[in-house]
Amino acid sequence: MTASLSPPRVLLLAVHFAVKSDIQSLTALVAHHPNVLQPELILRVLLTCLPETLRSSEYVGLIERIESGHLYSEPDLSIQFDPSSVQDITDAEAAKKTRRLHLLPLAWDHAPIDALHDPISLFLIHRAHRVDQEAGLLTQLPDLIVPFLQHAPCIRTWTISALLPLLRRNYEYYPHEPISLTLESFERLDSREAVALLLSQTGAREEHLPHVGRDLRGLIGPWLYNDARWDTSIENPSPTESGGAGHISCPAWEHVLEWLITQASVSWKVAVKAFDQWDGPGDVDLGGYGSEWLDEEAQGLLEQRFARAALASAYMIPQASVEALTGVNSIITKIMSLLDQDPCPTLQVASSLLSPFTQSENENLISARSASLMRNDLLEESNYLTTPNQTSTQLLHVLTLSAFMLTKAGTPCSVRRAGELAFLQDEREQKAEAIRLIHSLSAQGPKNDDKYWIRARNELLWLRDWGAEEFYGSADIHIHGIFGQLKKEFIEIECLKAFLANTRYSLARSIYEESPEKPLSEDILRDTVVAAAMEAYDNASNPHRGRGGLLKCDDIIHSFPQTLVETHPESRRIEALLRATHALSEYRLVLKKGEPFTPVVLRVHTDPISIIEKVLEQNPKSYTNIQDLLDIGSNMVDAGLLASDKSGQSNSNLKLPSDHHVAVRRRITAMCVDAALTADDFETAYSYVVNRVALDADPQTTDEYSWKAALQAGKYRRTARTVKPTHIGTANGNLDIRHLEQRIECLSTALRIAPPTTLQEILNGFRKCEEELNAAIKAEEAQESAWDDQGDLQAMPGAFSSTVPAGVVRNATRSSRHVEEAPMSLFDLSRASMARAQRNFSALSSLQRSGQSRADDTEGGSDEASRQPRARKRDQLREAAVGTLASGVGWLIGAQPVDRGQERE
Ligand SMILES: *[C@@H]1O[C@H](CO)[C@@H](O)[C@H](O)[C@H]1NC(C)=O
Ligand SMILES: *[C@@H]1O[C@H](CO)[C@@H](O)[C@H](O)[C@H]1NC(C)=O
Ligand SMILES: *[C@@H]1O[C@H](CO)[C@@H](O)[C@H](O)[C@H]1NC(C)=O
Ligand SMILES: CC(=O)N[C@H]1CO[C@H](CO)[C@@H](O)[C@@H]1O
Repeated sequence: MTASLSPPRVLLLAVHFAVKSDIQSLTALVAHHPNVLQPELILRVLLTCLPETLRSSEYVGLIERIESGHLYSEPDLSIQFDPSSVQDITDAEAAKKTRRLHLLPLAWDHAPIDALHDPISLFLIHRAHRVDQEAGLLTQLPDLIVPFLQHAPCIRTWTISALLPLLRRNYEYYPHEPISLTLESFERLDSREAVALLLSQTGAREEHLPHVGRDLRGLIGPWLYNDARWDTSIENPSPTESGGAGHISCPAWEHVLEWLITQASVSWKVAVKAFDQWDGPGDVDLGGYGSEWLDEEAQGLLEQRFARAALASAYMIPQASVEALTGVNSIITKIMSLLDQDPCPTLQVASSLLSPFTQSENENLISARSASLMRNDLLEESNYLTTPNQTSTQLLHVLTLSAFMLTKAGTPCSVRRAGELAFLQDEREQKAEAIRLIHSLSAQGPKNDDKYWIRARNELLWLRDWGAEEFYGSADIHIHGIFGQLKKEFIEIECLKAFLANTRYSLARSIYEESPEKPLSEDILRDTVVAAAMEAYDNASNPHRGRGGLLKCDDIIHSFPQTLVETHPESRRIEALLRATHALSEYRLVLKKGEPFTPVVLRVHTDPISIIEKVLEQNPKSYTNIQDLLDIGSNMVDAGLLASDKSGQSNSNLKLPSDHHVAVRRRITAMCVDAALTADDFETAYSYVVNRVALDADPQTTDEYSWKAALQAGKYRRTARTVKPTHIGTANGNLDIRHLEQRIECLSTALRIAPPTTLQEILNGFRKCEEELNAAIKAEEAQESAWDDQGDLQAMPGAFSSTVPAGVVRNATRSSRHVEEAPMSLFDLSRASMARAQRNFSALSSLQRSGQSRADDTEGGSDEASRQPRARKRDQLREAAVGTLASGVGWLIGAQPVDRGQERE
């Protein structure tokens, strides 16, 4: 019966079985009708009609039997099939139907050329496309294809380079983020797109990082297993054939390398993992579908390019973190092992070894061109920075190590930044970076660890010349390094400053003062130490010498006993500064609103002496500590704080400091006088005028403070608030008289030292005072005689006796007689001033008139008779000098030594 089937009916029956997925009947049909169902036809039927959802294992046996030809040569005719589906149609109808079957051709548009005459290969790949496209059953394909890997090279190539990567990518590696392309579209992608899609998830998340190498090995490795990835425009397109050296190239590989260096710039961890986990072109996982296929030359080419890309990636990594730089170094280590070089040490080890960079004789490395090559044309053959050899790996290592030292110390630096510092040799940039580094070392280091600082210095010096000076044993070599433009001295000075700022005094002394090398000259050492001391001073917040910045300043100047001996002017200057500052710490002192005094204010103040005025204002009774305040002023002078010291050159005029001392002493004394008057403490003011202003005054060198202070005291009028004298001694017990006498004394002092233009005013005051005194004396005499008239002190009115003790009255009475001459003698004693005034000042007529009579009394007498009052006065002076008068008429002693001397003659 079956033999009676016409070919169209056989074909229709085959289609029927195929549609029904009845492989057994179909196989039987082919066995019975081999002439009709030739291999190509049955494959087309299968391709067109067999449901794509059918599992591969159901029909792969049939394909194998077709491929092997056994289906035809050894047909199994024992198996029967059911022809009923074509029984009811005529042959004519069948023929008509077959014409409408539209069986698919085996070939398709982009079928591989070497498969065009191989129905099995065409069927397998075409069927695979359809299974994927119609049913999405990519995972069924290995079962279909793998049995035919040996069938033809194109099947193996296709399986490894197309099916395997997509299958792994979408079902094994990243099933949740598949490439949404059909297998056929994937095959047609250009290389760049294919690389991008295959690796789109590689390292995209932190948890993917351990699989970067796997992806490159398992996706890129197989994908490259295809001659189509190589450049076909050149003579020897196939890398598997030898010859054509230097002409072969692999554009697909270039895309992989571009992907790598892009990763380096956008997500460096992926790049580092890639080079860490993957050994490059030879390191592929073909899933057991094939074995190594590249010849040595082709592999060598890819490896060279791979090593170049690795170097390029290292330069591309922009991160300036210890982690990233460690990653860069691991890339370098990888390249070195690929190139069979001795491995470089880890950055940690390298930074303690500080080995010299011995390639530095290669001059052109240090150039602006190198700086540009770090950014551009990184993969070009002409780029010597990425040419994989000893020079480039060593250079990269030394740059990475430099960046690492900076970064570790807290000044983040990328490889490229280190490269710019080294290649461009811009002094300003280097200096700024070095200073940043040193500050950062200070800010974050273990301040008390000498070892840390020794190491920091060694690193700084190494960064300057990359160890060349030590290596060549001479400072005469061409210096490279990221601080190559900086003088060694500059770095030493900065180190010394850092040591001192971090209280490493004995370390600093041992290196800079005691060591035989003496890295710094004595002058520079001293200047630096002084500057550091001043910096510590200026930074201090507390003026107490035993605390903070001042203590530091003190310690610093004493740390270099050979360089800064105690007698050195700088030592003395700073010592005076510390003393002045410390003394101020004893007082309450606020200069600006609410801001307590800080030492630096003293140093930068345009008029530091005026600070003492603030002390007097803010500390009641402080004017009584006049000696302390004078010492502060004197120390300020010794500390060189006065404006004329600061602005002018150093004190070439040796007389100047002592002039300053006098001027400052006078000014502070005047301040104390003013402060005492403000506090209504006339007695103290008076005592300062007569014991200090008067003694210190020198009519030859007048100053603007002394005479004013004396004048102020002279103008002071007693009130109820005035502080009472603590003891009166033998002075005039009449407080009014005593006060007037004291004022006159002050005015007399003022007169002696005031500038001529002010004399009129002072003299007017003087005269008024004198008149008041005369009036007071007359009043007292009147009262005395009234009492005398009563003849009995006992009978004195009770009210009076209760306020003035009898002894005082008696003594007062005695003194008042002495005072009779006082106005005259006062006037007399101020003759010097008068004479000076007369010479300068014509408008003295009124005074001359009023003083004439008295002047005649005293001046007229060269004759014996007129000496009488003088003798009396001399006695009084003597008495005053030896007596208990502390303040009373004490001015006489000091005020007129000349007069006394004249009298003795
Ligand atoms: C490395 O390659 C560069 C560029 O080709 C070359 O200038 C340099 O001399 C090479 N270094 C070594 C050690 O071969
Ligand atoms: C300045 O003072 C601050 C805080 O008082 C301190 O941390 C810093 O180290 C000081 N700097 C120097 C140079 O002494
Ligand atoms: C005051 O007199 C002295 C000496 O007689 C003289 O040198 C000085 O110029 C005079 N000053 C004035 C302001 O007249
Ligand atoms: C209170 C007072 O000072 N009294 C003295 C008065 O003068 C005689 C002698 O001159 C002294 O002995 C008193 O002490």
